Amino acid sequence: MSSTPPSISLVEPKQVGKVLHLPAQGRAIVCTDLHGNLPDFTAVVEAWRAAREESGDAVFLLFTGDLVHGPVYSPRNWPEHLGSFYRDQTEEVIDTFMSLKEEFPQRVFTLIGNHEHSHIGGPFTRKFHKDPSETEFLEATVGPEKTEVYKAMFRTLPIAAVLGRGIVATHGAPRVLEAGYDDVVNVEYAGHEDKTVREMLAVPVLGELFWARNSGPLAVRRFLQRMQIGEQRNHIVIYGHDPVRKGYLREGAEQLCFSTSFGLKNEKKVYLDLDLSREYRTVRSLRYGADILPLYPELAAKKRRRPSSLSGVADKG
Ligand SMILES: [Mn+2]
Repeated sequence: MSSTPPSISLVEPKQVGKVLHLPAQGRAIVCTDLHGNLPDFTAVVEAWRAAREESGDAVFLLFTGDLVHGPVYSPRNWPEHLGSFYRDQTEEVIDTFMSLKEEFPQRVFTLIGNHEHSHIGGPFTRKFHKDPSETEFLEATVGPEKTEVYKAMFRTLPIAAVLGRGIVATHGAPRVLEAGYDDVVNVEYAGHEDKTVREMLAVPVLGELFWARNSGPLAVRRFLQRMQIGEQRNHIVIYGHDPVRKGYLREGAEQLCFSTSFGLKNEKKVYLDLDLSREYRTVRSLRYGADILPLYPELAAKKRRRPSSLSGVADKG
């Protein structure tokens, strides 16, 4: 668990095994679970392009995983808890992501989520399709050749990112008992196909980073310490995985769970716009309207202008 700090370039991002490092310079647009939502994916990319217009080349785009797999309901049967209606366009999302990544290999990144992992060594996921699973459904939809292209890409993905001055990004809340930096760097994705989700939870690193809604402050602080390389202390962790109805939720001083797309009404969807040269010492220094931004500002503003009694009613259910 002891690790020799790798020398990290201050300017360019660097991936060390399964850990991505983004420099303490520039900006990062960070988004969570898309689950095949192409309009939201496009809105995120537009936000990133607008940030590039404003700040130049040192603007990074980071997804925290689960770009793939979406619901299959018609608008009529769409369940309320899934937020605003959309059509699963996983194939288009992945293809667009891959061409953007090809164009901007050192600016555009995604972590692996449990849904991507289901294609390269994790248990098949059955959130949207029971039998066959959505893992099999997507592979059948895109065919064997494209499946291999997707799998090869998924295998290259990092599972955690350390960015700016003390920010760690993961897919789910980190409930990491013992693993340190080297264990995360060297984690293998293959070999867990036959496990149940319950059994997965006991797998070091993979089970500890993919599935949790929140984690204890002590466990998080210790994990952040073990993920420290060099002089910069880690202060906060940001993640998605589980939808937060209001868009974001601070958990203690260290954790921010936020939702860019899946499971939310359009007016509640948010992404992060982080100043990588700034040291965010607690998640309270991430403010709505500054660092936490609505994905659809016009819709969010409309909602906020309503009288409080009305919006209170609208929020219930
Ligand atoms: Mn997930």
